Amino acid sequence: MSRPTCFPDGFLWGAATSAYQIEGSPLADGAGPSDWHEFSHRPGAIADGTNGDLVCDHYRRFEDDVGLMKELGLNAYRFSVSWSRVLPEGRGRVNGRGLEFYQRLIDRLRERDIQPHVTLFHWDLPLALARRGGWAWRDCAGWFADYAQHMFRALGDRVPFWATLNEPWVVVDAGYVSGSHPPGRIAPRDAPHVAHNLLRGHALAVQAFRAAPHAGQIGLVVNLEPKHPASSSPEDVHAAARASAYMNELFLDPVLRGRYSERLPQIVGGDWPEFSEEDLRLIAEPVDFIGVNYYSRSVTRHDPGRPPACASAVRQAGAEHTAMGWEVFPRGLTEILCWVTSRYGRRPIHITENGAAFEDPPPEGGSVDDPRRVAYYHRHLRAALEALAAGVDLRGYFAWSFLDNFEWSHGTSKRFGLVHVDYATQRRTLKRSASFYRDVIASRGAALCGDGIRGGRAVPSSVLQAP
Ligand code: IFM
Repeated sequence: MSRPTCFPDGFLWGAATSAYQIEGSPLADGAGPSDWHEFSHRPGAIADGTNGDLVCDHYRRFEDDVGLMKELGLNAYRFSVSWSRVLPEGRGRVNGRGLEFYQRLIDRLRERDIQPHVTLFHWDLPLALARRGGWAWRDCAGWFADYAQHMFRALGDRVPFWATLNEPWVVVDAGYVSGSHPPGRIAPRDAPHVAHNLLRGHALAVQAFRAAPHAGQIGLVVNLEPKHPASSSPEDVHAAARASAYMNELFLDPVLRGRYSERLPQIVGGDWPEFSEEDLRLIAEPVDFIGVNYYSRSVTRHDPGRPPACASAVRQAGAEHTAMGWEVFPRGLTEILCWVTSRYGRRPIHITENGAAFEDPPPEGGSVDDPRRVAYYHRHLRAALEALAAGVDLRGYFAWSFLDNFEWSHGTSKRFGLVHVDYATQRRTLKRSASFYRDVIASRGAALCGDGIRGGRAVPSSVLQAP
Protein backbone atom coordinates (compact mmCIF):
# COMPACT_ATOMS: atom_id res chain seq x y z
CA MET A 1 0.00 0.00 0.00
CA SER A 2 1.38 3.45 -0.88
CA ARG A 3 2.12 5.69 2.09
CA PRO A 4 -0.52 8.44 2.40
CA THR A 5 0.98 11.88 2.88
CA CYS A 6 -2.38 13.54 3.31
CA PHE A 7 -5.77 12.69 4.65
CA PRO A 8 -8.60 11.45 2.43
CA ASP A 9 -11.35 13.55 0.89
CA GLY A 10 -14.29 13.95 3.22
CA PHE A 11 -12.06 13.58 6.29
CA LEU A 12 -13.64 15.18 9.38
CA TRP A 13 -11.39 17.91 10.74
CA GLY A 14 -12.82 18.83 14.06
CA ALA A 15 -12.40 19.91 17.63
CA ALA A 16 -14.37 18.63 20.59
CA THR A 17 -15.93 19.89 23.84
CA SER A 18 -18.63 18.72 26.23
CA ALA A 19 -21.62 20.45 27.74
CA TYR A 20 -20.70 20.72 31.42
CA GLN A 21 -17.10 21.61 30.56
CA ILE A 22 -17.89 24.74 28.55
CA GLU A 23 -21.51 25.85 28.59
CA GLY A 24 -21.99 27.51 31.97
CA SER A 25 -25.54 28.59 32.94
CA PRO A 26 -26.33 25.06 34.11
CA LEU A 27 -29.76 25.99 35.49
CA ALA A 28 -30.79 28.58 32.90
CA ASP A 29 -34.10 28.58 31.05
CA GLY A 30 -35.69 25.76 32.97
CA ALA A 31 -32.78 23.29 32.97
CA GLY A 32 -32.58 20.80 35.81
CA PRO A 33 -29.38 20.21 37.81
CA SER A 34 -27.00 17.44 36.83
CA ASP A 35 -24.96 15.25 39.14
CA TRP A 36 -21.86 17.22 38.09
CA HIS A 37 -23.53 20.48 39.12
CA GLU A 38 -24.17 19.01 42.56
CA PHE A 39 -20.76 17.32 42.82
CA SER A 40 -18.71 20.35 41.77
CA HIS A 41 -20.32 22.39 44.56
CA ARG A 42 -19.33 19.86 47.23
CA PRO A 43 -16.55 21.35 49.35
CA GLY A 44 -13.22 19.81 48.40
CA ALA A 45 -14.53 17.83 45.41
CA ILE A 46 -12.75 19.98 42.80
CA ALA A 47 -9.03 20.58 43.22
CA ASP A 48 -9.13 24.33 42.61
CA GLY A 49 -12.62 24.97 43.96
CA THR A 50 -14.06 25.95 40.54
CA ASN A 51 -17.28 24.65 38.98
CA GLY A 52 -19.28 24.76 35.77
CA ASP A 53 -21.48 27.74 36.68
CA LEU A 54 -19.85 30.03 34.10
CA VAL A 55 -16.65 28.43 32.71
CA CYS A 56 -16.55 29.47 29.04
CA ASP A 57 -20.06 30.95 29.04
CA HIS A 58 -20.57 29.12 25.77
CA TYR A 59 -24.32 28.94 26.43
CA ARG A 60 -24.46 32.68 25.76
CA ARG A 61 -21.44 33.06 23.47
CA PHE A 62 -21.90 30.11 21.15
CA GLU A 63 -22.38 32.26 18.04
CA ASP A 64 -18.95 33.86 18.46
CA ASP A 65 -17.44 30.47 19.24
CA VAL A 66 -18.83 29.04 16.00
CA GLY A 67 -17.19 32.02 14.24
CA LEU A 68 -13.85 31.00 15.74
CA MET A 69 -14.34 27.42 14.57
CA LYS A 70 -14.83 28.75 11.07
CA GLU A 71 -11.63 30.78 11.37
CA LEU A 72 -9.77 27.55 12.15
CA GLY A 73 -11.24 25.88 9.08
CA LEU A 74 -13.00 23.12 11.06
CA ASN A 75 -15.51 21.14 9.03
CA ALA A 76 -16.85 19.28 12.08
CA TYR A 77 -17.52 20.09 15.73
CA ARG A 78 -18.06 17.49 18.41
CA PHE A 79 -20.07 18.60 21.43
CA SER A 80 -22.41 16.98 23.90
CA VAL A 81 -25.96 17.67 24.97
CA SER A 82 -26.77 18.29 28.60
CA TRP A 83 -29.48 15.71 29.28
CA SER A 84 -30.93 17.77 32.15
CA ARG A 85 -31.26 20.89 29.98
CA VAL A 86 -33.57 18.96 27.70
CA LEU A 87 -35.27 16.79 30.35
CA PRO A 88 -34.91 18.61 33.68
CA GLU A 89 -35.92 15.52 35.67
CA GLY A 90 -34.12 13.16 33.30
CA ARG A 91 -37.40 11.77 31.99
CA GLY A 92 -40.92 12.93 31.28
CA ARG A 93 -41.30 16.65 30.66
CA VAL A 94 -39.23 18.17 27.83
CA ASN A 95 -37.81 21.66 28.39
CA GLY A 96 -38.34 23.33 25.02
CA ARG A 97 -35.94 26.17 25.78
CA GLY A 98 -33.14 23.74 26.53
CA LEU A 99 -33.72 21.95 23.26
CA GLU A 100 -33.80 25.27 21.42
CA PHE A 101 -30.26 26.04 22.54
CA TYR A 102 -28.98 22.97 20.70
CA GLN A 103 -31.21 23.68 17.69
CA ARG A 104 -29.72 27.16 17.38
CA LEU A 105 -26.17 25.89 17.86
CA ILE A 106 -26.67 23.27 15.16
CA ASP A 107 -28.24 25.79 12.79
CA ARG A 108 -25.27 28.15 13.22
CA LEU A 109 -22.84 25.29 12.60
CA ARG A 110 -24.63 24.23 9.44
CA GLU A 111 -24.74 27.78 8.13
CA ARG A 112 -20.93 27.73 8.43
CA ASP A 113 -20.60 24.26 6.81
CA ILE A 114 -19.45 22.70 10.07
CA GLN A 115 -20.93 19.26 10.62
CA PRO A 116 -22.33 18.62 14.10
CA HIS A 117 -21.03 15.48 15.80
CA VAL A 118 -23.31 15.12 18.81
CA THR A 119 -22.64 13.06 21.94
CA LEU A 120 -25.70 12.27 24.01
CA PHE A 121 -24.00 11.49 27.32
CA HIS A 122 -20.69 13.03 28.30
CA TRP A 123 -20.92 12.28 32.04
CA ASP A 124 -23.45 14.85 33.28
CA LEU A 125 -26.41 12.79 34.46
CA PRO A 126 -29.66 14.49 35.53
CA LEU A 127 -29.49 14.73 39.32
CA ALA A 128 -33.03 13.36 39.63
CA LEU A 129 -31.85 10.10 38.03
CA ALA A 130 -28.58 10.06 39.94
CA ARG A 131 -30.58 10.22 43.17
CA ARG A 132 -32.50 7.11 42.13
CA GLY A 133 -29.29 5.13 41.64
CA GLY A 134 -27.98 6.48 38.32
CA TRP A 135 -26.37 3.93 36.04
CA ALA A 136 -26.32 1.34 38.81
CA TRP A 137 -30.11 1.27 38.39
CA ARG A 138 -31.24 -0.98 35.54
CA ASP A 139 -34.03 1.37 34.42
CA CYS A 140 -31.52 4.14 33.70
CA ALA A 141 -30.79 2.49 30.34
CA GLY A 142 -34.40 2.89 29.23
CA TRP A 143 -34.55 6.51 30.38
CA PHE A 144 -31.42 7.22 28.41
CA ALA A 145 -32.96 5.69 25.28
CA ASP A 146 -36.11 7.81 25.74
CA TYR A 147 -34.00 10.94 26.02
CA ALA A 148 -32.03 9.87 22.92
CA GLN A 149 -35.27 9.42 21.04
CA HIS A 150 -36.35 12.99 21.88
CA MET A 151 -33.04 14.20 20.48
CA PHE A 152 -33.31 12.11 17.29
CA ARG A 153 -36.85 13.40 16.70
CA ALA A 154 -35.88 17.02 17.27
CA LEU A 155 -32.52 17.07 15.50
CA GLY A 156 -32.22 13.85 13.50
CA ASP A 157 -32.75 15.64 10.20
CA ARG A 158 -29.69 17.87 10.68
CA VAL A 159 -27.13 15.85 12.62
CA PRO A 160 -24.92 13.56 10.52
CA PHE A 161 -23.04 11.95 13.45
CA TRP A 162 -24.30 10.84 16.84
CA ALA A 163 -22.37 9.21 19.65
CA THR A 164 -24.33 7.57 22.44
CA LEU A 165 -21.81 7.63 25.32
CA ASN A 166 -18.46 9.27 25.90
CA GLU A 167 -15.83 7.14 27.67
CA PRO A 168 -18.13 4.88 29.67
CA TRP A 169 -14.99 3.38 31.28
CA VAL A 170 -14.41 6.67 33.10
CA VAL A 171 -18.01 6.68 34.35
CA VAL A 172 -17.37 3.25 35.88
CA ASP A 173 -13.81 3.72 37.10
CA ALA A 174 -13.89 7.31 38.35
CA GLY A 175 -17.49 7.09 39.59
CA TYR A 176 -17.45 3.70 41.33
CA VAL A 177 -13.84 2.54 41.74
CA SER A 178 -11.76 5.60 42.63
CA GLY A 179 -14.71 7.84 43.56
CA SER A 180 -13.21 10.97 42.01
CA HIS A 181 -16.31 11.63 39.85
CA PRO A 182 -19.99 11.49 40.79
CA PRO A 183 -21.47 9.64 42.51
CA GLY A 184 -18.08 9.69 44.24
CA ARG A 185 -18.42 6.18 45.63
CA ILE A 186 -15.95 3.38 46.10
CA ALA A 187 -18.26 0.53 45.23
CA PRO A 188 -16.38 -1.93 43.02
CA ARG A 189 -19.21 -4.48 43.27
CA ASP A 190 -21.52 -2.03 41.52
CA ALA A 191 -18.99 -1.38 38.76
CA PRO A 192 -19.91 -4.34 36.48
CA HIS A 193 -23.61 -3.43 36.74
CA VAL A 194 -22.88 0.19 35.92
CA ALA A 195 -20.86 -0.89 32.86
CA HIS A 196 -23.62 -3.26 31.78
CA ASN A 197 -26.38 -0.67 32.15
CA LEU A 198 -24.36 1.90 30.22
CA LEU A 199 -24.02 -0.66 27.44
CA ARG A 200 -27.73 -1.48 27.53
CA GLY A 201 -28.53 2.24 27.39
CA HIS A 202 -26.17 2.64 24.45
CA ALA A 203 -27.77 -0.25 22.56
CA LEU A 204 -31.36 0.83 23.28
CA ALA A 205 -30.48 4.29 21.95
CA VAL A 206 -28.98 2.76 18.80
CA GLN A 207 -32.17 0.74 18.34
CA ALA A 208 -34.26 3.89 18.76
CA PHE A 209 -32.11 5.58 16.13
CA ARG A 210 -32.57 2.69 13.69
CA ALA A 211 -36.32 2.55 14.30
CA ALA A 212 -36.89 5.84 12.44
CA PRO A 213 -35.33 6.65 9.10
CA HIS A 214 -32.30 8.86 9.81
CA ALA A 215 -29.64 9.67 7.26
CA GLY A 216 -26.96 10.04 9.94
CA GLN A 217 -24.60 7.60 11.59
CA ILE A 218 -24.36 6.50 15.18
CA GLY A 219 -21.45 5.14 17.21
CA LEU A 220 -19.88 4.77 20.63
CA VAL A 221 -16.88 6.73 21.96
CA VAL A 222 -14.33 4.93 24.13
CA ASN A 223 -11.01 5.97 25.64
CA LEU A 224 -8.24 3.53 24.87
CA GLU A 225 -4.57 3.23 25.66
CA PRO A 226 -1.92 0.60 24.95
CA LYS A 227 -0.92 -1.15 28.15
CA HIS A 228 2.77 -2.01 28.00
CA PRO A 229 4.26 -4.28 30.67
CA ALA A 230 6.85 -2.55 32.85
CA SER A 231 9.11 -5.62 32.58
CA SER A 232 9.15 -8.98 30.86
CA SER A 233 8.23 -10.76 34.11
CA PRO A 234 5.08 -12.90 33.77
CA GLU A 235 3.48 -10.87 36.61
CA ASP A 236 3.86 -7.62 34.72
CA VAL A 237 2.87 -9.14 31.38
CA HIS A 238 -0.32 -10.51 32.94
CA ALA A 239 -0.97 -7.22 34.71
CA ALA A 240 -0.76 -5.37 31.39
CA ALA A 241 -3.18 -7.85 29.81
CA ARG A 242 -5.62 -7.43 32.72
CA ALA A 243 -5.36 -3.65 32.56
CA SER A 244 -6.08 -3.76 28.84
CA ALA A 245 -9.09 -6.05 29.33
CA TYR A 246 -10.44 -3.70 32.00
CA MET A 247 -10.00 -0.51 30.00
CA ASN A 248 -9.84 -1.40 26.31
CA GLU A 249 -12.01 -4.51 26.04
CA LEU A 250 -14.67 -3.84 28.67
CA PHE A 251 -16.96 -1.95 26.27
CA LEU A 252 -15.72 -2.88 22.80
CA ASP A 253 -15.85 -6.66 23.28
CA PRO A 254 -19.56 -6.85 24.08
CA VAL A 255 -20.50 -4.29 21.41
CA LEU A 256 -18.34 -5.70 18.61
CA ARG A 257 -17.89 -9.36 19.62
CA GLY A 258 -21.12 -10.02 21.44
CA ARG A 259 -19.55 -11.08 24.76
CA TYR A 260 -17.51 -9.70 27.61
CA SER A 261 -13.78 -10.25 27.56
CA GLU A 262 -12.89 -13.65 28.99
CA ARG A 263 -10.32 -11.91 31.15
CA LEU A 264 -12.86 -9.88 33.14
CA PRO A 265 -13.58 -12.53 35.81
CA GLN A 266 -9.88 -12.52 36.74
CA ILE A 267 -10.17 -8.81 37.26
CA VAL A 268 -13.15 -8.66 39.55
CA GLY A 269 -11.95 -11.59 41.64
CA GLY A 270 -14.08 -14.20 39.90
CA ASP A 271 -17.11 -12.05 40.58
CA TRP A 272 -18.10 -10.88 37.09
CA PRO A 273 -21.89 -11.29 37.07
CA GLU A 274 -23.68 -13.62 34.65
CA PHE A 275 -25.56 -11.29 32.35
CA SER A 276 -28.36 -12.72 30.22
CA GLU A 277 -27.93 -13.81 26.61
CA GLU A 278 -30.78 -11.48 25.72
CA ASP A 279 -28.88 -8.49 27.12
CA LEU A 280 -25.73 -9.52 25.27
CA ARG A 281 -27.64 -9.79 21.98
CA LEU A 282 -29.07 -6.32 22.57
CA ILE A 283 -25.66 -4.81 23.35
CA ALA A 284 -24.20 -6.17 20.11
CA GLU A 285 -26.56 -3.96 18.06
CA PRO A 286 -24.36 -2.86 15.11
CA VAL A 287 -22.88 0.64 15.14
CA ASP A 288 -21.68 2.76 12.22
CA PHE A 289 -18.36 3.92 13.66
CA ILE A 290 -16.20 3.72 16.75
CA GLY A 291 -14.92 6.92 18.35
CA VAL A 292 -11.48 6.56 19.90
CA ASN A 293 -10.18 9.05 22.46
CA TYR A 294 -6.42 8.76 22.78
CA TYR A 295 -4.09 10.65 25.09
CA SER A 296 -1.29 8.36 26.24
CA ARG A 297 -0.09 4.82 26.90
CA SER A 298 0.35 3.19 30.27
CA VAL A 299 3.42 1.24 31.37
CA THR A 300 1.93 -1.27 33.74
CA ARG A 301 3.18 -3.38 36.61
CA HIS A 302 1.61 -6.01 38.81
CA ASP A 303 0.21 -4.35 41.93
CA PRO A 304 -2.12 -6.41 44.17
CA GLY A 305 -2.98 -3.23 46.05
CA ARG A 306 -4.68 -1.70 43.00
CA PRO A 307 -7.99 -3.44 42.27
CA PRO A 308 -9.79 -4.28 40.11
CA ALA A 309 -7.03 -5.06 37.58
CA CYS A 310 -4.28 -5.34 40.25
CA ALA A 311 -2.13 -3.19 38.03
CA SER A 312 -0.63 0.25 38.37
CA ALA A 313 1.08 2.63 36.01
CA VAL A 314 4.81 3.33 36.24
CA ARG A 315 5.97 6.83 35.36
CA GLN A 316 8.66 6.75 32.68
CA ALA A 317 11.70 8.69 33.81
CA GLY A 318 13.10 10.85 31.04
CA ALA A 319 9.90 10.81 28.98
CA GLU A 320 7.93 13.96 28.29
CA HIS A 321 4.74 14.34 30.33
CA THR A 322 1.80 16.74 30.02
CA ALA A 323 0.40 18.85 32.85
CA MET A 324 -1.90 15.91 33.62
CA GLY A 325 1.18 13.75 34.20
CA TRP A 326 0.42 11.72 31.07
CA GLU A 327 3.34 10.49 28.99
CA VAL A 328 3.51 11.95 25.48
CA PHE A 329 3.56 8.81 23.35
CA PRO A 330 2.41 9.42 19.76
CA ARG A 331 3.20 5.90 18.52
CA GLY A 332 0.56 4.63 20.91
CA LEU A 333 -2.10 6.26 18.74
CA THR A 334 -1.06 4.24 15.70
CA GLU A 335 -0.79 1.15 17.86
CA ILE A 336 -4.24 1.44 19.42
CA LEU A 337 -5.96 2.20 16.09
CA CYS A 338 -4.29 -0.86 14.56
CA TRP A 339 -5.29 -2.92 17.62
CA VAL A 340 -8.97 -1.96 17.19
CA THR A 341 -8.78 -2.84 13.51
CA SER A 342 -7.15 -6.21 14.06
CA ARG A 343 -9.21 -7.27 17.08
CA TYR A 344 -12.62 -6.09 15.82
CA GLY A 345 -12.20 -6.03 12.05
CA ARG A 346 -11.71 -3.07 9.75
CA ARG A 347 -14.45 -0.55 10.51
CA PRO A 348 -14.84 3.24 10.37
CA ILE A 349 -13.02 4.99 13.20
CA HIS A 350 -13.11 8.63 14.27
CA ILE A 351 -10.41 9.92 16.61
CA THR A 352 -12.96 11.74 18.72
CA GLU A 353 -10.42 13.25 21.16
CA ASN A 354 -6.68 13.81 21.19
CA GLY A 355 -4.78 16.66 22.80
CA ALA A 356 -2.79 17.81 25.78
CA ALA A 357 -2.86 20.13 28.78
CA PHE A 358 0.26 22.22 29.27
CA GLU A 359 1.04 25.21 31.44
CA ASP A 360 0.67 27.89 28.79
CA PRO A 361 2.05 31.40 29.17
CA PRO A 362 -0.54 34.20 29.26
CA PRO A 363 -1.69 35.71 25.96
CA GLU A 364 0.73 38.18 24.47
CA GLY A 365 0.45 40.15 21.26
CA GLY A 366 -2.86 38.48 20.42
CA SER A 367 -1.56 34.92 20.67
CA VAL A 368 -0.48 32.26 23.15
CA ASP A 369 2.85 30.61 22.51
CA ASP A 370 2.34 26.86 23.14
CA PRO A 371 5.13 25.06 21.27
CA ARG A 372 4.72 21.83 23.23
CA ARG A 373 1.09 21.54 22.19
CA VAL A 374 2.04 22.31 18.57
CA ALA A 375 4.56 19.46 18.72
CA TYR A 376 2.02 17.18 20.40
CA TYR A 377 -0.50 17.72 17.61
CA HIS A 378 2.15 17.46 14.93
CA ARG A 379 3.39 14.10 16.17
CA HIS A 380 -0.05 12.64 16.84
CA LEU A 381 -1.39 13.70 13.46
CA ARG A 382 1.57 12.00 11.88
CA ALA A 383 0.76 8.91 13.94
CA ALA A 384 -2.77 9.10 12.53
CA LEU A 385 -1.30 9.16 9.01
CA GLU A 386 0.73 6.08 9.92
CA ALA A 387 -2.46 4.34 10.95
CA LEU A 388 -4.03 5.19 7.58
CA ALA A 389 -0.94 3.78 5.88
CA ALA A 390 -1.34 0.59 7.90
CA GLY A 391 -4.89 0.19 6.58
CA VAL A 392 -7.00 1.67 9.39
CA ASP A 393 -10.30 3.08 8.11
CA LEU A 394 -9.82 6.44 9.80
CA ARG A 395 -12.52 8.97 8.93
CA GLY A 396 -11.91 11.92 11.24
CA TYR A 397 -9.82 13.67 13.88
CA PHE A 398 -11.10 15.90 16.69
CA ALA A 399 -8.65 17.94 18.74
CA TRP A 400 -9.39 18.04 22.46
CA SER A 401 -10.25 20.67 23.09
CA PHE A 402 -11.60 23.58 21.12
CA LEU A 403 -11.56 25.85 24.22
CA ASP A 404 -9.75 25.74 27.56
CA ASN A 405 -12.42 24.38 29.89
CA PHE A 406 -13.49 22.74 33.15
CA GLU A 407 -11.32 19.64 33.47
CA TRP A 408 -13.63 17.79 35.89
CA SER A 409 -12.07 17.17 39.31
CA HIS A 410 -9.10 19.37 38.31
CA GLY A 411 -11.39 22.35 37.71
CA THR A 412 -10.13 25.02 35.32
CA SER A 413 -6.49 24.53 36.35
CA LYS A 414 -5.67 22.27 33.37
CA ARG A 415 -5.81 23.92 29.97
CA PHE A 416 -6.37 21.69 26.92
CA GLY A 417 -7.68 24.31 24.49
CA LEU A 418 -6.61 25.35 21.03
CA VAL A 419 -8.21 28.60 22.13
CA HIS A 420 -7.19 30.25 25.40
CA VAL A 421 -10.06 31.43 27.60
CA ASP A 422 -9.58 34.19 30.14
CA TYR A 423 -12.21 33.07 32.63
CA ALA A 424 -12.49 36.54 34.24
CA THR A 425 -13.12 38.49 31.02
CA GLN A 426 -14.25 35.63 28.76
CA ARG A 427 -11.78 36.87 26.15
CA ARG A 428 -10.77 34.17 23.64
CA THR A 429 -7.23 34.10 22.18
CA LEU A 430 -6.08 31.65 19.54
CA LYS A 431 -3.02 29.71 20.62
CA ARG A 432 -0.24 28.97 18.19
CA SER A 433 -1.45 25.35 18.15
CA ALA A 434 -4.72 26.65 16.69
CA SER A 435 -2.85 28.34 13.81
CA PHE A 436 -0.85 25.17 13.32
CA TYR A 437 -4.01 23.05 13.19
CA ARG A 438 -5.58 25.54 10.76
CA ASP A 439 -2.57 25.06 8.44
CA VAL A 440 -2.79 21.29 8.70
CA ILE A 441 -6.49 21.38 7.83
CA ALA A 442 -5.97 23.78 4.93
CA SER A 443 -3.33 21.45 3.45
CA ARG A 444 -5.27 18.25 4.33
CA GLY A 445 -2.25 17.14 6.29
CA ALA A 446 0.46 17.95 3.76
CA ALA A 447 1.78 20.57 6.20
CA LEU A 448 2.73 17.71 8.51
CA CYS A 449 5.24 16.27 6.10
CA GLY A 450 8.82 17.43 6.20
CA ASP A 451 10.23 19.24 9.15
CA GLY A 452 8.41 22.50 9.26
CA ILE A 453 4.90 23.79 9.03
CA ARG A 454 3.51 26.41 6.76
CA GLY A 455 2.17 29.52 8.37
CA GLY A 456 3.31 29.45 12.00
CA ARG A 457 6.88 28.91 13.13
CA ALA A 458 8.63 25.67 12.21
CA VAL A 459 8.72 22.78 14.65
CA PRO A 460 12.36 21.77 15.20
CA SER A 461 12.96 18.22 14.05
CA SER A 462 14.36 17.29 17.49
CA VAL A 463 10.88 17.84 18.93
CA LEU A 464 9.36 15.50 16.39
CA GLN A 465 11.57 12.49 17.06
CA ALA A 466 10.41 9.19 18.53
CA PRO A 467 8.73 7.88 20.56
O1 IFM B 1 -11.65 16.56 29.47
C1 IFM B 1 -11.70 15.19 29.23
C2 IFM B 1 -12.93 14.83 28.44
O2 IFM B 1 -14.09 15.25 29.06
C3 IFM B 1 -13.01 13.34 28.25
N1 IFM B 1 -11.78 12.82 27.72
C4 IFM B 1 -10.56 13.22 28.33
C5 IFM B 1 -10.49 14.73 28.46
C6 IFM B 1 -9.17 15.15 29.12
O3 IFM B 1 -9.06 14.59 30.39
